[in-house]
Amino acid sequence: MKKFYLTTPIYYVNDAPHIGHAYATILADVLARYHRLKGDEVFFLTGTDENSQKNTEAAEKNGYTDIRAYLDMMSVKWRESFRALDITFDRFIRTTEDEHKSAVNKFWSAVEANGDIYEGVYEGLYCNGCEMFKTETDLVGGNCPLHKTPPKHLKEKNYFFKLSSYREKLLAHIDANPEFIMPEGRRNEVRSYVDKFMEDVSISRETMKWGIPVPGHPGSVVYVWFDALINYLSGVGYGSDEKKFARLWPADLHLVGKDIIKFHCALWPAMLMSAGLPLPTRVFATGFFTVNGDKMSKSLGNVIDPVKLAGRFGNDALRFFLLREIPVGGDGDFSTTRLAERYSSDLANEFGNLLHRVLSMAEKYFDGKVPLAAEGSVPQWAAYEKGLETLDFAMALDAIWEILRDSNKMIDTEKPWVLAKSDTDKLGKLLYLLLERLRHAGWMLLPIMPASAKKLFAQLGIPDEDRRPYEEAKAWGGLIEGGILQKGEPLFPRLNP
Ligand code: ME8
Repeated sequence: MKKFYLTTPIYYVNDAPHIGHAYATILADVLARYHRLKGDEVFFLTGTDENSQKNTEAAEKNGYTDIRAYLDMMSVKWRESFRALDITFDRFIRTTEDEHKSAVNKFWSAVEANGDIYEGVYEGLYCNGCEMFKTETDLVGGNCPLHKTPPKHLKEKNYFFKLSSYREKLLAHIDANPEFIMPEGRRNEVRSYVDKFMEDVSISRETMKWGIPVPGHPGSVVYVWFDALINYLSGVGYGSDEKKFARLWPADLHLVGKDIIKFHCALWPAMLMSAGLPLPTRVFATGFFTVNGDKMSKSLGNVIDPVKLAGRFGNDALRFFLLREIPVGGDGDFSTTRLAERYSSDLANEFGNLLHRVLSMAEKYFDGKVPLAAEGSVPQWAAYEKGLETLDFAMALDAIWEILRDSNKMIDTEKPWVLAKSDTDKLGKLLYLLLERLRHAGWMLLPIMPASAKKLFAQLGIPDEDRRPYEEAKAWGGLIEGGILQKGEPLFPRLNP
């Protein structure tokens, strides 16, 4: 059995999840479900990044004197939000867990033993929002361009990681493994950073009180990024369950936003090289999106709560829309009006209506039963699979919608209501073809819109269809002649205004 270990970023808990966080997590969920369908041993890790100054500041701002209590409350909120969004994570990690702390200890010691940690003084600028050191050239008008706030001046004794001594090895790895960093534009960005700008990095904080103590030097805590990246190891048993770790590591895919690509494609692989561990196979950077053309921000009041949105349109419609509308890897724009439009055009009309029309005809002409089996094929499988293997979600959706649109067209041109009077044999074959194509579309939709795909199967009279082995399901002829169809409620009912 092939294993597939994939991760999302772990999220800061200084606020509730918004649609951007849901986006990264939903993409990962689609892939996790797809690989499970194919029979792979999937491990899907997500969670919360809790040892950040942003979190402790948020705790204080919200009147918490007990930071731990704030983190507990927020972490539950994130986990429950992901559950509400139907995210099938296998583990929700928290960086305040003991298991993670001991993994960080083990990792730090391995890097130290390799001679890659030294003591020095850091003096410079630091942006709390990014949890990152800044140089003057990074700033716009004296502010961090992302957070629009001035960085703080810091001077403290820190431990440094010899990142720059991994420059050549990193470049060689990036060049030899074109799929390590995707999409390609990001690879070039990281390559040039590693080549020209990458310096040693401070990996401890003397002034911060919340965090994982540096092993052997309890006056300092581990820099939050050094700590957070290790979640990808501790999440699968590094330092606690070596058997599990050996089975699952290295990760097959880290899905991350484009804002954190350098941490994942420069610092992280160098850390792993230093600790003597294999590198993840692939890091894929997704783009950022705006909301109706604006950056999402609290001050603009346009932060979108994904759970509320899913409550209105349904999880499946939200998942579909994010995959359909935002070019993966590129930047995009989110608009609830567009979501409502796509709901009516692509989902209610092209998909829901097709099912309804086909089942109504089967009811009328064949007593609600699957007619005589007929020959056919679904050539769209190849494009669908290629789309999901390469994270080209638009390609996968195009393949599915080609089946649906072509079926709608077929009804219009073949005119079953005319055939009903002239050629019932041809009519039966046509209906079989349409029903069987819907079954295939349902399979392709299972990872993307799981609840709708299950409803579709139930209406086709095969409620346990998703238990069937994937390769068998892909073959033509899964619907059996005489099977009892169960026309039900519309898959995508009219939206309340
Ligand atoms: O960076 N559009 O956590 P974070 C699309 N804790 N995606 C967005 C988005 C937007 N407008 N806003 C956020 C951190 N994201 C660290 C990660 S990993 C070891 C540590 C997504 O809470 C995007 O995927 O700031 C981004 O990388 C992630 O949320 C960052 O979440």
